[in-house]
Amino acid sequence: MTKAAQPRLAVLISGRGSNLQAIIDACASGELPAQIALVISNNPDAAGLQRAERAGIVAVCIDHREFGSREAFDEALVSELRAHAVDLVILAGFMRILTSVLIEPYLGRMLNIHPSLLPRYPGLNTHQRALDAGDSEAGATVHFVTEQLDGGPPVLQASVPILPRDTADSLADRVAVQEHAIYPLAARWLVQGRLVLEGQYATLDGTAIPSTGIPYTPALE
Ligand code: NHR
Ligand code: GAR
Repeated sequence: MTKAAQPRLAVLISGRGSNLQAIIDACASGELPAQIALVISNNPDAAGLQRAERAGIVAVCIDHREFGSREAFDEALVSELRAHAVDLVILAGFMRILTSVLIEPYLGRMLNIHPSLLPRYPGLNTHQRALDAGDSEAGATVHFVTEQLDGGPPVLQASVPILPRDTADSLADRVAVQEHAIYPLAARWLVQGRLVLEGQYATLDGTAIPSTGIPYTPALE
């Protein structure tokens, strides 16, 4: 019997690529039944490009600075995704705001991981903003990507405590550990067809997901 072809993922990065590494590892272990067809970075210096190459994955840089508009950059991304027959798109520390040129063709097939407890702190500098607000906890949220920046329906959310001596860096490290647990899990649900975008909300196995996402516990694995 032939095995059904695994869905083809593209992972879009801008930097270190630790979430990319978590996705690579999950594909290798079988936790995530998919293949990474392509890694794209907008930043030629992204360390994640080397991680991809080390894992034998096709990795390309499409430098946004070489394009006259956001739409032209997104056109280049879309043609690369099409050339590699990509089914699902995973934003993993990708730092460029996307337009409808990319969002529309992949709506419902694209996830992001955002380093805050959405709907708190969409946008940048999330950890410093949580510290400045005196919050007692922080976290990360996997959500569907829509045209509304960090505003698409949440899927899965993990919390961590904020400790008295925390800096933005120490907090980011604590949150990153949770990111590496929740992103492969949410990606697995999408790959399995269990996770569906239904307009303003998402469903898992046909049941509506709460507006701040499913609270992560290790038992979900
Ligand atoms: N695009 C859309 N349409 N919707 C989302 O939800 C998106 C998106 C693109 C990226 C990731 C997001 C995050 O998790 C993301 C979600 C970049 C910026 C930003 O301001 C904000 C949020 C996110 C990513 N980027 C600046 C820009 O001008 C550049 C900042 C920089 O290079 O440092 O594109 O946080
Ligand atoms: C992650 O913490 C991710 O949540 C965040 O950047 C980091 C990337 O780390 N994403 C954003 O801020 C998106 N704007 P990584 O490159 O090691 O995965």
